[in-house]
Amino acid sequence: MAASALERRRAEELRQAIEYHNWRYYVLDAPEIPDAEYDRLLRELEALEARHPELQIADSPTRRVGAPPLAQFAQVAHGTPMLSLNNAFSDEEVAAFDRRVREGAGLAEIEYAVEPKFDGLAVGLTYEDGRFVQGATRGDGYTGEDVSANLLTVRAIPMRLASADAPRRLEVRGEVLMLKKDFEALNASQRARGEKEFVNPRNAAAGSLRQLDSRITASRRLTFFAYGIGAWEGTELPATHAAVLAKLAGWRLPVNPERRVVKGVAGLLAYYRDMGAARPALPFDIDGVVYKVNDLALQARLGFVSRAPRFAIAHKFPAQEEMTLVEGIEVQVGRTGALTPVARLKPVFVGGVTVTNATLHNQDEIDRKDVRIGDWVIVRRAGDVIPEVVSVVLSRRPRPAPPRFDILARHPVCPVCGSRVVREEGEAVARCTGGLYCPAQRKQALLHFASRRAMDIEGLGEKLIDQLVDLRLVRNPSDLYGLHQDTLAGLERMGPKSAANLLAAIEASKHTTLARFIFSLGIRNVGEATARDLANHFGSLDALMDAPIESMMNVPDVGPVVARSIADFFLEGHNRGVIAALRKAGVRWPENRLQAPAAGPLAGKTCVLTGTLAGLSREQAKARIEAAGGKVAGSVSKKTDFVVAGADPGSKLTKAQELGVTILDEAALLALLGEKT
Ligand code: 9MJ
Repeated sequence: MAASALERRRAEELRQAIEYHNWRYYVLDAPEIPDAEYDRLLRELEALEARHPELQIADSPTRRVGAPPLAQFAQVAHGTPMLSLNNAFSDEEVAAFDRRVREGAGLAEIEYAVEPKFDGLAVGLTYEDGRFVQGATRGDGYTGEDVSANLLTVRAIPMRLASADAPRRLEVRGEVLMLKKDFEALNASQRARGEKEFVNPRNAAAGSLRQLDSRITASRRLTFFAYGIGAWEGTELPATHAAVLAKLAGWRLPVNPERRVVKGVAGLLAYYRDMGAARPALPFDIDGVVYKVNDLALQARLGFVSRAPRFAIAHKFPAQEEMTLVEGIEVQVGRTGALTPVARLKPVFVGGVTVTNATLHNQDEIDRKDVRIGDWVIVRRAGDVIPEVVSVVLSRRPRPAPPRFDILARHPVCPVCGSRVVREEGEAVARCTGGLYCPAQRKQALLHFASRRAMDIEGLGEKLIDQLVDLRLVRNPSDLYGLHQDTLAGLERMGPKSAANLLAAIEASKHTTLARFIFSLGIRNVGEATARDLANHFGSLDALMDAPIESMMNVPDVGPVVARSIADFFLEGHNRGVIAALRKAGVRWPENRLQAPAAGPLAGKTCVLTGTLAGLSREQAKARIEAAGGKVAGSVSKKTDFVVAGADPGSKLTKAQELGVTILDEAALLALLGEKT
């Protein structure tokens, strides 16, 4: 049955509302309605269209979910060629560009529209009478591919322009890209599904847009920024590039807010520096900035040289990715004995610095990227992050191929101390078993002990620790407190003054807090926050050192693995010896003596909770038990007094039954707590 006038009107209302909310959400990043409300609008329109297929018009937002796959993309000839820009890499090249423009224009100073250079995929979007009719890739600049179905899935691209004053025919040029966060999420999901990861957001955007099956494109989050026009017919063209962009923005096309209008070379270079500084924090990748003569009449007069405009130039940032050779793979030994593979690279200038090393993290990473000595690799350094190997350029792998790199096979023993190296099941890292016998681990342990958030010994850095350990002046942290002025003054880069300063810093470190002291011990899996929680919970070092594993698990975020690490650490006689020596040397902290065991109906009792209680959250139940003098433990053992079981209890209930532990339901717990139900 044909749709009634009312239904036709409602369908149109819904289309307009949905497109409006797409704009608020995907372009302005300022949604007006909750997602659930948006979904309701879309579902209502889908239902109407299902009942009345004649309402399924070409520019309905229900089409944004993708269409059945194409056999191939149709070719599209560009009415105006989609040319590329010439590049400038230095301030001098920018000054030369400006000089050419001034001479061509016969003007003393030029006004420029400046914008980020998006690192995505150039496309042209054609609108007729304000409706999206076609979208094409740049291709070779003259002929591209019709990717209309794919572009429709990009919610930031409007299906209709939001005004009646749009040109009869308009071709919008711009860049399709993937935001950094969407790229990270896509790769995480590719990884989880065992599929190939994308190298960077641009490749991910290109791979997503050039899908014959637009339903795949729809499943990827792409966005778009307009930066120009290829056609504008039927109404008068504005006088400047900035005014064109303002018009596009007014029709709800996404135009990047970082655009500006500036004057002269000084204005261009100031913008370049500002965007360079803003770059790491931008939500998308840019590889430079673009300068365009703002006056469109002047643009037309300046015209083109070969394949690029004379009126515009791209000023590129130093590349963040470069290709280089892996000359070797070495392993470094960290504080916990972890063997970290590091690629030694043929020096390469990337991200503004010369890079010679890149971390390979662990064996799993080496395997995943299949990095081998002799490979050419893409190295990336973005912002201040540590350089990393992005991928191997397989086409340049030497023949015959070098062998896979296997840390354990290469280093069955620690390269520093010769102890055995093991990789425990389920662990990503191989470790030296030498512990503090290993100078590398000892140095790292000392460095950690002295670090600002641990004992805070100012001036005790890597170079000094290297000397102290290599000369056997220091073997463990307590030796630091026995160092003499003359010994220190005789070391490289030290003199009487720095030796005295260091001794003062060592002396000052003796007054510390329990939390800092616990952290400084470098117990595996015990970071700053856990150290603080342990200090608060146990109140004294002796209480912690003698605590049974179950009671450690009463501390927030301490599970069986962390508790085991702590217990193992204090079981080691050597560690107890160092702690005793530190105390003897005068290291001290205020201790909160543990309060006398709490009184109350559950005094001294240990309870374990399992399942869901009807009237209490887990936190509330824990608080009530503790208020009654009891403790709540994470797992059931012979020492457990009660297991409190709610609905859908887990294996803890079975364990309690096996061990014969008393089991309470919620009512019994409340009765024990002295509360009536
Ligand atoms: C990019 N990639 O961001 C142009 N571009 O203008 C900007 N590219 C361009 N403009 C004319 N912002 C040809 C290419």
